[in-house]
Amino acid sequence: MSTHSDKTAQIEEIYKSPFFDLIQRSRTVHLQNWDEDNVQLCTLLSVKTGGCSEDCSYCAQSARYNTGVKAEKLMTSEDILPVAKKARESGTTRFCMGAAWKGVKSGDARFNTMLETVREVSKLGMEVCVTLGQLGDDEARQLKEAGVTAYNHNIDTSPEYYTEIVSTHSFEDRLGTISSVQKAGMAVCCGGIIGMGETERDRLRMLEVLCGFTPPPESVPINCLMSMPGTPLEEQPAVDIFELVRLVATTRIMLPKSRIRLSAGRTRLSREGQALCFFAGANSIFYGEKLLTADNPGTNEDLELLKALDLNPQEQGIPLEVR
Ligand code: SAM
Ligand code: DTB
Ligand code: SF4
Repeated sequence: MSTHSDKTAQIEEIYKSPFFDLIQRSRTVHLQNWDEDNVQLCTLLSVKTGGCSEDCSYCAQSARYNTGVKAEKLMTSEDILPVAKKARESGTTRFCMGAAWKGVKSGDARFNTMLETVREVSKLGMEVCVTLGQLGDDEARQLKEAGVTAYNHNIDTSPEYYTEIVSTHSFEDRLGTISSVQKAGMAVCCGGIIGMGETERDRLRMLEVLCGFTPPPESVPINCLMSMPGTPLEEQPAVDIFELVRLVATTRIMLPKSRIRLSAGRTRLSREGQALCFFAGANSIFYGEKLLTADNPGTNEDLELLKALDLNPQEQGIPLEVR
């Protein structure tokens, strides 16, 4: 069995290998495990925006910072269903609903509203992902029963750097939620953000933690910080594209069967930069003009980019009766 430090050294060695050797190797791993031209499109919807009790320094939705994001009420299934149907029509295969709060508790009215929404949305035949913050075994089981296929809960950075970014909950809290999600049999979507002032080592430690999950995460969102005005990280400079490509490639080599989602921050990436990320192993994007509160590239722009690269959106599954 490999020790903790063996793993760190192994990841570091891969990450630091000559750039073209690295992406050639990750491309080979990618081709052994995935259709070379397949990219999953996922649509995000913020079902409860702003006013969050937590102090995550990157987040425009924390109530602690003056970001201009207004706190809104939780949307109901009636509000959400038309948006989900439109997303399906646009060719998306995964619908992800995000809520800005600390977490959910069995029996709460808002948790019941979310369960009802999931029951309805899951009838549309897309993968249903939710990101509702902290939860326990009971909440996870109920979400699974309602039809959630994947739960997004990011570790965001290394365990060591996490306390610099968030003080209102801990890295261990994040791991606890992920463990409940796994016990309930939902797929885990877990990744992080780069560009928050962390070191290269922090990025690789984050990857090391993801590699320790059993089973490995079904998908790994890699977000580049979108420096939101009013947050403590508003002045952070943009991530270097080659650092992003190296991280995507290293993730592909270490987690060959996880979908890698090129997530927040694509508005600042060139077409060529994104092409390198796809070559290195990214095979999913958020599709639609908006993420949760921040901008995302336009849908036409994304379709043109995929076409120019001879990549194809993942096809929708077998239609359900409700379609
Ligand atoms: N409240 C829930 C939670 O914290 O898990 C769900 C929503 S939260 C906004 C989901 C993820 O979005 C965060 O974990 C983070 O990875 C990402 N995110 C939020 N703001 C971001 C930003 N400004 N730039 C990049 N990624 C961001
Ligand atoms: C993830 O890793 N990235 C998405 C999704 N999971 C929920 C969210 C990105 C949010 C970007 C900032 C915003 O829209 O406010
Ligand atoms: Fe709240 Fe999630 Fe934003 Fe943290 S990342 S402030 S928990 S919405």
